[in-house]
Amino acid sequence: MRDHLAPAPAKRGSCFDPCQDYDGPTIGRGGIGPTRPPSGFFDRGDVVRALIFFAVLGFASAMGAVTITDDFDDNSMGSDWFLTGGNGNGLLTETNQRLEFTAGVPTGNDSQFWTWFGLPLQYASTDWEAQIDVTNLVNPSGVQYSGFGIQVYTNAGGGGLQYLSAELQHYGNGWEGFASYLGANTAFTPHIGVSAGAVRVVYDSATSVLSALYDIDPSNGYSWTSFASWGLAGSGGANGNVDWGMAPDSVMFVVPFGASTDISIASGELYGDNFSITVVPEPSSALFLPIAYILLRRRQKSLR
Ligand SMILES: [Ca+2]
Ligand SMILES: [Ca+2]
Ligand SMILES: [Ca+2]
Repeated sequence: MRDHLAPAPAKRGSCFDPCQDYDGPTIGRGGIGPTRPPSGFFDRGDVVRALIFFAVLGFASAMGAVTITDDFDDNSMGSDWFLTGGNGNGLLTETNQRLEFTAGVPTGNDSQFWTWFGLPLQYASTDWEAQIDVTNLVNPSGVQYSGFGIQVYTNAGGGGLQYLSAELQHYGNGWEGFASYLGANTAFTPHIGVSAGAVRVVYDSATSVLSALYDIDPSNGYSWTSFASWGLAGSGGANGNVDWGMAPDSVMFVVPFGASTDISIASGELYGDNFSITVVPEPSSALFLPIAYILLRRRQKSLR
């Protein structure tokens, strides 16, 4: 029943075009590129030292983790966000200084998704982790459901849209807890009986494993309990794996979302707040090119 939670493929055909373009920019190169300098340029030692200095500086900055937060307090989604799509009558809006999900006239599949678009999350080289506080005050019954959390998706593997999710759910049978999905694989915490908490997803590019964690009380600080891990390259993961078939420079996207089934959701019943994402890019090999080029030139000169 969970396939309804996939972010809808972009209605506006341009969605995944910018996503493709987004593979291009790189982090932290600081304008230092592999451009071949004019002949004789390196005869001047001070310029060489300056270039090495700035190359190393660029390397250091590329190694650093970048944390970006959004408290949704200005009631307007900024330029880091992209309205990705949704289903039914679901609406996810930044209002009342949080990210609220509502569904006025319920359908069997109401959802909406915003993609965070701040930095490229490269599959093979970028470690990252993202989290959001979640509140779910909905009391579903019968077949009804409500959930709020984070999805991670890509369309880079040639197999269409692929995604996983981590969310705080309430089900009509009374179950309340955290759940994570990867394709047909599911992982649930026991029934915890909470209407608030936080979810976190952590991606390790070395193993291509993505973990899902929760905290049942953000108000006393975050302490995380892992409840699922998924392998995205056909191996690893405690709860299952698939092969998303991604290329090394393919990117993933982080997507806060709200969703519900067959139940009207009013303002203040289902929302997220305090989104945060930390990105740890590995230095692109291009960063090493100026250094390697300089050292090669020096070695060539010393051999003459
Ligand atoms: Ca807020
Ligand atoms: Ca905002
Ligand atoms: Ca806590």
